[in-house]
Amino acid sequence: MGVSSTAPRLLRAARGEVVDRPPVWMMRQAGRYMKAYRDLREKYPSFRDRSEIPEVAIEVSLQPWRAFQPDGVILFSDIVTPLPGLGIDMDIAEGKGPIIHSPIRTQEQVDNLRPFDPEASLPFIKTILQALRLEVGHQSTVLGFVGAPWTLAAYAVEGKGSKTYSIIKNMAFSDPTILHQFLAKLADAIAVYARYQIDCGAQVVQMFDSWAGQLSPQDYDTFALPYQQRVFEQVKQTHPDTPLILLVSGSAGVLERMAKSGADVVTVDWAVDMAEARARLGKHVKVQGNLDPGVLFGSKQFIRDRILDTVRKAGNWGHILNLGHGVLPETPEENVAFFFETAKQLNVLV
Ligand code: 1CP
Repeated sequence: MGVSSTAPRLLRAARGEVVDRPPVWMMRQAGRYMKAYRDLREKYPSFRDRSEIPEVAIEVSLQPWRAFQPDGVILFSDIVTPLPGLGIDMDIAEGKGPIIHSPIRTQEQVDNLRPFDPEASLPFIKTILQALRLEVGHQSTVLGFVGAPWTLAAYAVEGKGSKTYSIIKNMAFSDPTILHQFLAKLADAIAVYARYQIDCGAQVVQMFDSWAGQLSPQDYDTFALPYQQRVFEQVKQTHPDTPLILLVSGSAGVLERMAKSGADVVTVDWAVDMAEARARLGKHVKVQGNLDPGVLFGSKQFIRDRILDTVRKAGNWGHILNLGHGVLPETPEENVAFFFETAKQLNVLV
């Protein structure tokens, strides 16, 4: 019996094997649209508690698994979770997102970053990932995730989410020496972290370069792509068989460049027609996506039609069915349930 015959569907599809139907999961499938999550948030109001107390993080990760049995179960955490391990203190504010108390802007701060030791600084990760693997067995694939260097640098330099990215772009577009050193250090730490997640049980790792879509293509080539490559190359050196997925928000203009990152799977958002994305990327690049998360506010007929349309356009190889970005907080749980039920009947429907 081959190694992969017992492997779960998402893992097999991400490796390029032919599967009976496209695997399906959602980004942010654990979170605010679920009543069970909102109830638990009242008991544990701090995001860091919810994601760093192993029993709570395990429970949140499993809430969508119990409700919908998706083909992928993602670790409940955040892209900024490893920053304190580098000496960058942070909090995640309700309704706002990450806050970095002392933003990184000087050479001295970059020089003083701590060497990253995930086992010591993130002891909860191993407990959570091992528990998730044990719980889902061969029924689903456990995904780990990391933030990409540009996106983590954007938070660390700006100090919080930004609309304009004026501070990091000031650094990038005046004297980028310090920023390049910071991006390189982040890339090496992120590679260590991704490898660690795999060693702890993650079967696929997705890297979020959420804010790289804010760069023009030529600046993407300078500040995002080389550091995505640096992470993926290092992970592939030690873990060549673990599929790696890349997501960039607002990626329509850089889709071909994303394929040069070394990722096995490129996430496509709904600004691009899936058939056109396939044509632009070529036959050998696997894709994930790409329904508008807003489709889940539509009628059941509409949701069903869009699933069928996406799956037909993606073809029957190398496709992970997903939204083009995370599920929105006000989404009716009933429609999420319908999305998963419909997607799982696809071998019958298509
Ligand atoms: O308590 C809450 O519900 C706060 C909302 C929330 C959630 C549910 C935050 C704060 N983080 C998370 C979990 C989270 N973050 C996951 C969980 C796993 C899943 O089910 O998918 C993941 C994968 C992330 C990754 C993440 N965090 C990204 C990349 C994905 C993306 O949206 O592009 C980004 C940009 C963040 C930063 C962040 N954390 C939280 C918020 C609200 C934000 C965005 C803030 C901003 O716009 O700057």
